[in-house]
Amino acid sequence: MFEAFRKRLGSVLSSRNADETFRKSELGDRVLEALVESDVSVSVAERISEITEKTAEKAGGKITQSQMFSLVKRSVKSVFDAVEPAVDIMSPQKKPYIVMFLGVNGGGKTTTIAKLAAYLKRNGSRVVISASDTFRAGAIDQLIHWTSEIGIELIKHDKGSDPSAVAFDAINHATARKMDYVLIDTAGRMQNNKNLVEEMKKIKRVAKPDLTLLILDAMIGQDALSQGKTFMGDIGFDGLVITKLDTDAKGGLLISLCYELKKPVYFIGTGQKVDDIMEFDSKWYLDRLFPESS
Ligand SMILES: Nc1nc2c(ncn2[C@@H]2O[C@H](COP(=O)(O)OP(=O)(O)OP(=O)(O)O)[C@@H](O)[C@H]2O)c(=O)[nH]1
Ligand SMILES: [Mg+2]
Repeated sequence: MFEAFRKRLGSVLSSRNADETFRKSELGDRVLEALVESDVSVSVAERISEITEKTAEKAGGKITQSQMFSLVKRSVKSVFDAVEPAVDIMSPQKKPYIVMFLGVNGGGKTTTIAKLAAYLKRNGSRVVISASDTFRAGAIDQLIHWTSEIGIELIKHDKGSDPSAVAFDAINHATARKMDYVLIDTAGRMQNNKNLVEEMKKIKRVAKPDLTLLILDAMIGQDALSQGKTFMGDIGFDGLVITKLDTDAKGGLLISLCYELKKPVYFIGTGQKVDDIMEFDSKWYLDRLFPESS
């Protein structure tokens, strides 16, 4: 994962011997170029290159290539540090802890819910999934398949029924059995589908989720940012899940998303199998992007 980011940054920043130095004026431009090529939006890349330049100035003029990598790493870290901290979803303060998932169709909601349910189960929790995507043919079948494979409960109604009523039933089911989590799947929505927006709002009102997560597909690059902004305005969410990072997605996208949306990333999807999910840790991510820097 993230090889493309490392390669791009490496090729732009290390086009000379490691012990040669960069002039300050050249530094910002090179960082900017490397980041923009790695799916970091221009405004964020500009901000990071500015911070890098300023830090370099304080360090006194010329810096080496390895110092440069460390500087960029620190600047990127400051982006993650500025985001509101994630709540610890693994030790919820309430039972059942209700998590609702949003996102456009095909982004990976249903798959992520199955992966997360399996992950929570492995950690000893009792989970029920609410099949609140009653809109798409096959959505309920997809969950029947996953939940029987993982061995967890699914609350479902017929296709076309009220998604909020399914969520309501799932929450009652979990409450009566003192279960730990309710994970609510929802229908994928095109950016401009008003009915689905109203439907999501209704589910939110009825289910009162403790946490709402937006699923964004890393393969779509910068479009993920505009999706994030649209969902923020229309429905609102508390955090992100970035899927498909195992593809040739450029990886720098996470930096833009955190910077622009000011929301933490909770999980990342790293494949199509049930185990391909990780809790997101910015330190792990930074160490991957900048493996040789302190
Ligand atoms: N490579 C890869 N594929 C993924 C990942 N997460 C999901 N997918 C695939 O993306 C496709 C769509 O996933 P779904 O979970 O059905 O997406 P959805 O958001 O529920 O879609 P709708 O129900 O249509 O709204 C499936 O083929 C998944 O296997 C991931 O992390 N990596
Ligand atoms: Mg789905």
